[in-house]
Amino acid sequence: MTEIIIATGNAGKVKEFREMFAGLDIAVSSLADHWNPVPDIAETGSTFYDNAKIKADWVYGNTSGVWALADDSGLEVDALGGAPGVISARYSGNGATASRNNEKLLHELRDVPEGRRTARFKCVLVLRTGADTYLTAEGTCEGRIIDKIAGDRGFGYDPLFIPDGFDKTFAQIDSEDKNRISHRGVALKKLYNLIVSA
Ligand code: ITT
Repeated sequence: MTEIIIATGNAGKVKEFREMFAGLDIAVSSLADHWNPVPDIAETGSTFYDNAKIKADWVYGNTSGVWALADDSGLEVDALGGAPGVISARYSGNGATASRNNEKLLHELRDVPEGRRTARFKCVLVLRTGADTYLTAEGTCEGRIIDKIAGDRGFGYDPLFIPDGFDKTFAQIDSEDKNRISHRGVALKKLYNLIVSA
């Protein structure tokens, strides 16, 4: 059975990856299953790709070459020139939490009318499978930011994001629906196709 370590300390991502890998002949684990405390891998890159590669390389380099899958993702809001983007996890500064990030986002968008609150989640996946072998895939999910949080599922900015074609936030819809249309779900499907055709 293929073994993959997901190079993330984000429990929300781990849950989604476990759901999406369910039923495949792949043993999935994450940083918390191998390291205590969970390593805080410095994301010094300026793009989703660079940061995903840094995380995949860390796991690959700190194991006996186990397949390492990293996700770097974030929210791009048009009215904010694409912010928070690569700093989505740290948007509200030191000690950032999802609720503080959401509060900051609402504050920044306080004067932006409904029709101009378009946004998208992006995800870049990097899978390192060998010394010089990497597979990469990207996914995007378009939507808009509402003006107060709604729902308690998911993680991060989910309570503020309504994907196109829905009238509920990512924090209100079933995880099955989120995984089918999300940036992460789209990227993982592409990556899976690359793995089976490699
Ligand atoms: P790891 O680096 O350990 O994977 P992280 O949360 O720091 O965890 P990122 O650097 O990729 O991961 O930051 C992604 C942030 O973007 C995440 O913390 C959320 O704030 C936001 N985000 C990404 N995908 C999301 C999703 O599906 N729903 C809500 N917010 C999401």
